[in-house]
Amino acid sequence: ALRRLDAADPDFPRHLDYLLSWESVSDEAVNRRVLDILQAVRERGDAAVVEFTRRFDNVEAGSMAELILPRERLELALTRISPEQREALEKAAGRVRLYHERQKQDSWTYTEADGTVLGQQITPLDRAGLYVPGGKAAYPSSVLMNAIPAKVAGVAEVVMVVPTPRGELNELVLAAACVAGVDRVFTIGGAQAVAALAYGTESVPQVDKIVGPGNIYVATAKRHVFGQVGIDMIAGPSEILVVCDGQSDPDWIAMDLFSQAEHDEDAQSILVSPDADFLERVAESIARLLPTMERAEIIRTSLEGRGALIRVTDLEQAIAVANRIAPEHLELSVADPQRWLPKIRHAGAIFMGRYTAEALGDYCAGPNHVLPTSGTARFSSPLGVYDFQKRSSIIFCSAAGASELGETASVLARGESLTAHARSAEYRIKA
Ligand code: HSO
Ligand code: ZN
Repeated sequence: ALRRLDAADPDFPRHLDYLLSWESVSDEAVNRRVLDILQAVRERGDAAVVEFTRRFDNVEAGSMAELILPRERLELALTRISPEQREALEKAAGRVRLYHERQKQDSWTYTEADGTVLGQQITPLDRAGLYVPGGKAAYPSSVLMNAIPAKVAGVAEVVMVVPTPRGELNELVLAAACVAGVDRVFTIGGAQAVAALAYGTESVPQVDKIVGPGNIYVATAKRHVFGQVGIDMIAGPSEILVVCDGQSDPDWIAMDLFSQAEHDEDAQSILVSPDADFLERVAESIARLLPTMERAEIIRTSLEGRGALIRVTDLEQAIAVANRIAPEHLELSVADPQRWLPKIRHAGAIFMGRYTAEALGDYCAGPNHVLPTSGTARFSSPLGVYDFQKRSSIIFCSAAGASELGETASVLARGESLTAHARSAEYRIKA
């Protein structure tokens, strides 16, 4: 049965903490195996990647050359999917591109009275690596969401890796890669693919940052290569929090909860409402609709394990609960979402009003679907163009500026007993 909580219950904060607790298992055995794989790829390059690919993915390749898909293969994939799918991919990609264009950071400078110029120069990463999982979590939409911001940022080369267990290619994933402008694809996966991207091999180019979701081996490998390369956040299970005033169609809300629950057994779907009758009507919808779902068992496990219906006294309190949870996705299924928006402090993405299903944002509204999970929306943001750009500081001192700043620098440098610093500054002080 679905868990019911009441915010008026004195034990509510404790129940909520328990509900939200989730820790990625950090497994010592996995850790050791990953370290071995990283080391092997670092030392033996392509040969090691080919061996691991044979062992873990059952793909017999004579050499790395057989694990490379040229751009033409991606174009072929685009002709193999249905025209309807192609049109949907292209429409989604166009909207995601348009949205992300707005995120580009621009360089800036300002000039002081004595001619000193200060500023910030924005440059893209040279090369990004995109990890795409194989199997049941191979989402073409995630290819778009990861590759498009990189391309919009101006990343010259986006390299994708995707495991193909038993050699089976996912045409929709390849078509998405084509539409998103991915430059090269290697059909490798797991920790060995992360290692290849991080260290480079004879065939796989070394990248500057690795993004994209993966299983525990991939996540562990990403943690280890961080520092050598940049990585994106390590995502936890999907979450949705729906705040509803009780006036929405309960079937719609039930299905919105299902939409995240179907991602995996650990996903979290929570509904908060001040209307106790409405919560029960949604519970009825859930019971009626669940057996009709293709992924009924995953949804049931997720809802029973980590889901909840939370009764609050009013929408004000609902928003307080939302801020406490800092959900990945927040649906404001209420009459006047604009009124509540300024009160939302922590959420990865906010879906405004009764018509805005989270699923629309997952695929094609435009914003990114790679979002902070497990409460990390308190301090982090959606994946975006800014994750593929970096900033360099610009300093130009005029002679007058150098003289004046030299006085200040000299005092501070002598305070740190760094004489070379002090004299370097002092040389430039006008007599
Ligand atoms: N909701 C997922 C993204 C996704 N949904 C991909 C469908 N496909 C991120 O939490
Ligand atoms: Zn989703």
